[in-house]
Amino acid sequence: MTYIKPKFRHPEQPVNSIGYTIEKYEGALSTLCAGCGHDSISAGIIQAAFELNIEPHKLAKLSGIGCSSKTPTYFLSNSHGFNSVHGRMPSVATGAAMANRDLTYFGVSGDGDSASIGMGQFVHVVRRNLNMTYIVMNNGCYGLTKGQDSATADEGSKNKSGNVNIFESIDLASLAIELGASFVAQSFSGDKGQLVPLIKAAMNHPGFAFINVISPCVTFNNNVGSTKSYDFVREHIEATSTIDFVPEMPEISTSYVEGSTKQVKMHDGSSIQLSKLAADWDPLNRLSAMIAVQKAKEKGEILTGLLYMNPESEDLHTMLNTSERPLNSLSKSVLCPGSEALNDINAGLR
Ligand SMILES: Cc1ncc(C[n+]2csc(CCOP(=O)(O)OP(=O)(O)O)c2C)c(N)n1
Ligand code: SF4
Repeated sequence: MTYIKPKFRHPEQPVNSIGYTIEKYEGALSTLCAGCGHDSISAGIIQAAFELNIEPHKLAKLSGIGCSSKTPTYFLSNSHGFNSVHGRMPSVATGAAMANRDLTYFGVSGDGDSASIGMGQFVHVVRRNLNMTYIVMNNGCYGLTKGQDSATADEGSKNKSGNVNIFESIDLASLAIELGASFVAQSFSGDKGQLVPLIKAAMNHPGFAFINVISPCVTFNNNVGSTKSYDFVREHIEATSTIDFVPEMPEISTSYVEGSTKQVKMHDGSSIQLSKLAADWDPLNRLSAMIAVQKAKEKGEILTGLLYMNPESEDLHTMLNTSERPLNSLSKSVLCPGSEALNDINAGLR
């Protein structure tokens, strides 16, 4: 029975600072097609959660519908999970986060799930700056329903049947920056070295952290002429920088040449170090990020790495001044202030 994951592990596996081996962050054996980019992203998520010393039961993973949205089954099986309706993950995530801010929220979606049926939900979760990480596993097609073009398929891109897409594509990273997302990154499923630090930085960001990951569908969109195939992406990738996530450090000891390395401090004392920056791009400047993405697009390149970040971001909880404690832990006396207080509120509204 090949669907049963072998339990054997090397007895001397490394443990993280809370004493867990990486096994604690794994999930069920994947049933996706062999070689699917989504599986590489799941591996990146497992690695990032292990390295960040996350308590699995303090994380909630949420998704919509699609091959991409199936992936939460394949990572973090000791975490909370909710596989919602097609395109509706953002509203479920919003409800959960508003009720309990003590968990880390991790959303997974597809380009069909977010850019077509779920577009209405996506744009609002971005502009509300919900404190969550949101990954789109972007393969330019609807993998689960046998490879129809999605709204992120590039104009002129050919699908497996040889049909050329005549429509302008939706660029989710540009859209997220435009809508005010406070952390926007782009990566490739085949570049774990870049993806893992990006996921770690996103999970540490206090606000909406969006990562658009190009993730080839080997079964329906890996043909010649597709702009989301492994070959095409490898040939056209252009990194803004290399990235390293440095957890809480009082002093950064790395020496760097001014202009070639940039350090972005995060709210909790950790930092992101970016090397080899493109000369005319500033990750803290929204306009500069938008121009860099558009320039790359004009040249037919896929710009990867951290595109934009606002380290001063205020998330939805801060904006709405919500309860510090999870709602299910509030006692009746806190939830119901008594008739006198209610009379005062009513009098104030007359
Ligand atoms: C309301 C609703 N409409 C349509 C579908 C059919 N459907 C299932 S998955 C999917 C698209 C999946 O594409 P994407 O989100 O890009 O994920 P992928 O499978 O490519 O990872 C569609 C249209 C559905 N499940 N529910
Ligand atoms: S159909 Fe495509 S997206 Fe779905 S599992 Fe297979 S390769 Fe991955």
